[in-house]
Amino acid sequence: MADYVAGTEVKDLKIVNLYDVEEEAREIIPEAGYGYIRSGAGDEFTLRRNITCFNSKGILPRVIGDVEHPDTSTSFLGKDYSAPFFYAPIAALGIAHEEKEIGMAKAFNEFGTAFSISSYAGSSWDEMAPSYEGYEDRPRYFQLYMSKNHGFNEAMLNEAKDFGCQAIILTADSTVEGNRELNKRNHFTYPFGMPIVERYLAGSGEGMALKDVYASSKQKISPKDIEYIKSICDLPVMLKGVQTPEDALKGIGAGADVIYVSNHGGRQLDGAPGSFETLEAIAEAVQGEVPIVFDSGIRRGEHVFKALAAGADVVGIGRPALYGLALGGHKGVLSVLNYLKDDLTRIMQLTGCQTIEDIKNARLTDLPAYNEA
Ligand code: PYR
Repeated sequence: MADYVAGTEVKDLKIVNLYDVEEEAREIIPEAGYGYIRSGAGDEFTLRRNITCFNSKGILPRVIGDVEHPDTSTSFLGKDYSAPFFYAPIAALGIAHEEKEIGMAKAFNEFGTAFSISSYAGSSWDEMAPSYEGYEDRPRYFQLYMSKNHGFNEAMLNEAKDFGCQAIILTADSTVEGNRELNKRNHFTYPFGMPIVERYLAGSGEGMALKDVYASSKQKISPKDIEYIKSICDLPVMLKGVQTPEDALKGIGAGADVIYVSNHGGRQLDGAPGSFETLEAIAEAVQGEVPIVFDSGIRRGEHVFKALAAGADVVGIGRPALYGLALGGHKGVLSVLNYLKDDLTRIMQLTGCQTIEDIKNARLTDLPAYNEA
């Protein structure tokens, strides 16, 4: 849509906190686009609770741990990460900034972690390729929204593998659009096409509502889909959207290589608990059999700390990175990532954690009076 103009500036951001970044991005992104990114389903109970529920646990600091200059580096799926965050896949990044997926991938590569490419990306594989020049070894993941047609699925999986994707993220929580009232009110439709899934949409994606995009995608996901993906491309599968120990174990039974705990940023099932509230029980059930990835609600170093201490290996950053993109292109994303890294470093020092492994071994305490929406 030629008349859709979002962010164009490329600059570093001065960040006090990520809530401010969200408010500043509201000024840059067109109203319906901003509403699409920010909003959640229904009453937005789950959206809010994703953040507030981090207050259900307290961090128990160890203050005589002899720690200075904590090290945030870690590794995930055999690749080095400068900090335990990667990009949680989001559709159509051009809604926020003209650098779209190209800028976001570039920022995560420069930061030294990993970008996730959505099936609903607004960029083609060819357009994204230059983001990896000089970063050939950086991991990248492909978030698959399956087609009802296996021929298309096979083609997308092979393209992802050829592009160098190291894992496939199977999003299982979005077989239909959550009740996103703001999108209805704003008559939100995607302002640009979706080159990767164009082959199976009833159009290019441009001018389509999310409900119609989902309707063109596969609308029931079962353990057989995990087996299918592995049979086609032989890449690790991350099962995304897991909120119960039962689904985690069922997924692992079907061959999932990573359990991705998420409630889709509160955008799908309203009334679900905050994502962090589901993490500990899932980690206890998984017992280290496969790595755990977590997203939905991370806005502070404390949140990263709590997610790792509760069982996650790395966390996904979604909306905050997209707001950073809106305000400053790839440089804005880097500012967001560096803010989070610095915040985590401070929390590590204050808690006596020298390494990410120390965080994973740290203890959280229940805060029983917790009752925030
Ligand atoms: C979303 O809007 O939540 C998608 O994942 C497409």
